[in-house]
Amino acid sequence: MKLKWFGVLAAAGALAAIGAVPASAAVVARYASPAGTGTDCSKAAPCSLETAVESAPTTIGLEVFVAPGTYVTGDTITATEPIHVIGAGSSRTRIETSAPVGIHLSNPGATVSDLGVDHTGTDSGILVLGADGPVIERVIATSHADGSAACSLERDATLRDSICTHDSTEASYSLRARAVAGQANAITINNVTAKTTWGAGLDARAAGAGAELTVTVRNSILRGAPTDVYSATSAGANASYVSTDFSNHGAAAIGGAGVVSAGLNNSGSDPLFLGPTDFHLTASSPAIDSGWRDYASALDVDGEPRNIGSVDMGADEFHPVPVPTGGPAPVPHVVPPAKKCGKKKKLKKGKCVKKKKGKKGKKGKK
Ligand SMILES: [Ca+2]
Ligand SMILES: [Ca+2]
Repeated sequence: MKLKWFGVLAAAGALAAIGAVPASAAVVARYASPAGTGTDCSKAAPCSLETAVESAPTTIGLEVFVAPGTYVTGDTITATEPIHVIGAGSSRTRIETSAPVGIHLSNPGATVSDLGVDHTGTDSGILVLGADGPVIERVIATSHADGSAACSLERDATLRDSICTHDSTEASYSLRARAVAGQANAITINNVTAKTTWGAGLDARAAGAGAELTVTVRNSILRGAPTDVYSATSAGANASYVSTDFSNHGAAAIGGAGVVSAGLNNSGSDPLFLGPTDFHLTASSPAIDSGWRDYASALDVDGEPRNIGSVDMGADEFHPVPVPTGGPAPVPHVVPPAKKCGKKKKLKKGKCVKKKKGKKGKKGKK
């Protein structure tokens, strides 16, 4: 379980205060900021995102904290080590990338969480390729270029509590799952919202001799045009098997020996997103409380708790009153205590006024 930003900072501070960390202690975390430079990558002297990730030592579970802000880059950020790249929130740490691939996870222990990727490059906003096992969670990935993918899973991978979306009107992909010749890839999709304006929300394909692809989709919303789910085999592939349950999608299409197995707990109703580019849920969305808890994690794409009624489908857990994920805490509404007047006065329109002396026996006369 990963510590949250401020938990880590507090823990590090506490240890430093009691002198528990000797000067020669191993590096326990690395830090990146939008204006970061150099190679120290410490909390006091953060470095660039690329340096923080790509120069990380091989330390299993090493955490790379990516401060809030906008990171503009034309270089692919590649995690070749078993590190955890942790942003400050999917709407607070934003990577604007024109590289062919925005973020590439190629180590079995690599994870990325709590950040946004806005991608104008030609291939993938975020890509798993080169090793089985990476995890992507609480990420919003948006891709724009014709033919590219927002999220591309090309080995065993887990994608959860994330939004993958593409807004091109030409062949493109919000969520692409692949297996090539000789590979058997198992991909887990939980509480994901995948939405594209062209093609299928989920596009799953196995191609090449012996290729096998299994994509297990739970608590997710898959939306495309005109197809929501596509599963296909070609060129000697064994199987492309997509199963969906407790999920929201409509039309499925298959190619070759592709299979789409849709569960009884699915819904085909319009998920009623907040807007054309905002895939949070509106109050009347049928996705609210329609997921299943066993497939859900503790937090949604906004870092908000999942336990609001039953679990929702998709990346967003709908909260009637949004839980603030940044900025100042809301001022609680305090009801002032009732005003009290003395024995000889009474409260009238918020003011204490003298009681009028009633005539004795007045009540009884009428
Ligand atoms: Ca709910
Ligand atoms: Ca939410």
